[in-house]
Amino acid sequence: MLPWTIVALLLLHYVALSLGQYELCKSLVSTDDGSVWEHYACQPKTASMKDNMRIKVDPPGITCGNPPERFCTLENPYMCSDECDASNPDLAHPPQLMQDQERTGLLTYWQTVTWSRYPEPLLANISMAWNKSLELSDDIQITFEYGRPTVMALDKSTDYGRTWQPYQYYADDCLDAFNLPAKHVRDLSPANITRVICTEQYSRWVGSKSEKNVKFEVRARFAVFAGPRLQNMDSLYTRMESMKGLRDFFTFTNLRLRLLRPALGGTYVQRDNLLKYFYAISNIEVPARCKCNLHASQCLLQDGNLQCQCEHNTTGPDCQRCKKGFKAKSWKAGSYLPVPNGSPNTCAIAGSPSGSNCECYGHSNRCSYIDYLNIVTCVSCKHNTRGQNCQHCRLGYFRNASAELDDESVCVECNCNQLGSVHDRCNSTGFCQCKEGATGPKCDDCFPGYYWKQGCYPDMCDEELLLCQNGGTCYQGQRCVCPPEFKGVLCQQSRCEDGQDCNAAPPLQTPAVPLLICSLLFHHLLLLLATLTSH
Ligand SMILES: *[C@@H]1O[C@H](CO)[C@@H](O)[C@H](O)[C@H]1NC(C)=O
Ligand SMILES: *[C@@H]1O[C@H](CO)[C@@H](O)[C@H](O)[C@H]1NC(C)=O
Ligand SMILES: *[C@@H]1O[C@H](CO)[C@@H](O)[C@H](O)[C@H]1NC(C)=O
Ligand SMILES: *[C@@H]1O[C@H](CO)[C@@H](O)[C@H](O)[C@H]1NC(C)=O
Ligand SMILES: *[C@@H]1O[C@H](CO)[C@@H](O)[C@H](O)[C@H]1NC(C)=O
Ligand SMILES: *[C@@H]1O[C@H](CO)[C@@H](O)[C@H](O)[C@H]1NC(C)=O
Ligand SMILES: [Ca+2]
Repeated sequence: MLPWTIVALLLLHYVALSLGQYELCKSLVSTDDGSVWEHYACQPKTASMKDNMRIKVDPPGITCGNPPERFCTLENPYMCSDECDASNPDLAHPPQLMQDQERTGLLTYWQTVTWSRYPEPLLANISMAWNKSLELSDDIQITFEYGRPTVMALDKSTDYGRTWQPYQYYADDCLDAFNLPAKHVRDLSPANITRVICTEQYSRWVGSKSEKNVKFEVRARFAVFAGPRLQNMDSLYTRMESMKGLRDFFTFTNLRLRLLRPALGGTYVQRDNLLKYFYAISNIEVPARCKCNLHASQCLLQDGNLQCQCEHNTTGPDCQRCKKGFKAKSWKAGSYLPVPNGSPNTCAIAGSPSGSNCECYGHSNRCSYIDYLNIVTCVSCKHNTRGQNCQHCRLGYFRNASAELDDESVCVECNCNQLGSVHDRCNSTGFCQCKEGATGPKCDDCFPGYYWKQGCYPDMCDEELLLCQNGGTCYQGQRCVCPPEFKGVLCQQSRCEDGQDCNAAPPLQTPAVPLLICSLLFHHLLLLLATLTSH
């Protein structure tokens, strides 16, 4: 192949990835009525997100050089003359060297302490945070100096680090390390492209200089839909819209590398020279774009955080809401379809023609004209709202006074206790209407003098008025525990009065059946009393 064809191919490749589609949010077009704005789905350009990532390494003290330490390399295990010293800028290897630009041409890298505490595992976490939802647009690439780890995991978070999911596992032996079969991304079919796999491709020893990179393959996954040279991006964008979970798979706010076992040089751990085992990373490349829900073509750093420059009258860090006063319809992400310009799904001004002058506070997309009433009303109000303008809360919900009417969570469930309250509705401050004896905002407490047993029932006995007699004791306000020779709700009745032979029948020898009948009777009495007093 002639050199220029290679150049042309490379260019084509570059063009396909970077150019063209969805770059403009709007353009001025001329019509018979003069110039008007046309709006399109749009997304920001891909950027190297390593510049604004906040990087943190764990555990504390994992970075080498404090105290200064000597180390060797796997290729040169008996020349242990290299030194890491945190107090000397020339010999220090702090975490920020994973994201610097290396403009001087000098290789700079973060390095850990050596594995001197073997067999205790040498573990390190690298957490990367952006405080912004991003979408991967090309391979994540981590460059290791002195060999790639033999066991490692990549995790991601989509909620700013609150919860984490595995993204990909890496090991020289996947079954052994993670109990997973080894896979290649090329083994994946369109149906299982979002599967979390373990790969052995980046963990086997090949010499520390010949292959330094560990990748999370994004390009190869795109290629499943867009073709090997990503020549058919339309097909990828169409899938992004139609395939559940596909876009989310490439979305993240945080990444975490868990380094679980360092490079071993293709052999077992040699205990006599542990100074050659450590991790060193010179670069982490994260090519991605801001997730702006196809409502922005720019994403700028503001007050240290990336922020979509929202169009289409949307707002929020990810353009995930309609602006105030533009909530005639509920918010929708822009769509890649129909290609090539997509649909902007703009937020409509309240009272604009598209809303037919019917404000639904963002709880409904549809209005309908009711002929015989001559009104326009919102249809199928969501978020537990109801009413002509979705301005009321459904029964069983109450309005959160501190939330705006167009807030998705403006209606809060009453949550009345079914047993303690009269019905499931509540007043405007969330108080339920309680049955007798019950109290509390949700009617799940009892007033003093009542006890809870699937509802509130008046106490059978207490310390003041309803005293258990003849030495009986009051059990949780519910019943008197009587001495053997007495019975009755308040132990007021002697067993002898029934003409029994009191002396001859101590309670322990009382046959079981009369006792059972007795307790059943007692139970009925209780119930009777309860129903009598609760009306
Ligand atoms: C790395 O993060 C994981 C998950 O939070 C945690 O379980 C583990 O202890 C961390 N390891 C280190 C060395 O901090
Ligand atoms: C994260 O971004 C939000 C705005 O999107 C900002 O309010 C918040 O202060 C940021 N947090 C940090 C730690 O920078
Ligand atoms: C994905 O699906 C293909 C074909 O359906 C199958 O051969 C492959 O093993 C699957 N990969 C995984 C990781 O499940
Ligand atoms: C957003 O609202 C402004 C002000 O009403 C309007 O000029 C602009 O055209 C709107 N943009 C879109 C995309 O609807
Ligand atoms: C009411 O709305 C405010 C503001 O959105 C929120 O902070 C609060 O938690 C909500 N209260 C309830 C009970 O949901
Ligand atoms: C709701 O009910 C509670 C308890 O009965 C009462 O204190 C409160 O004032 C009521 N709120 C309104 C707005 O009526
Ligand atoms: Ca570097």
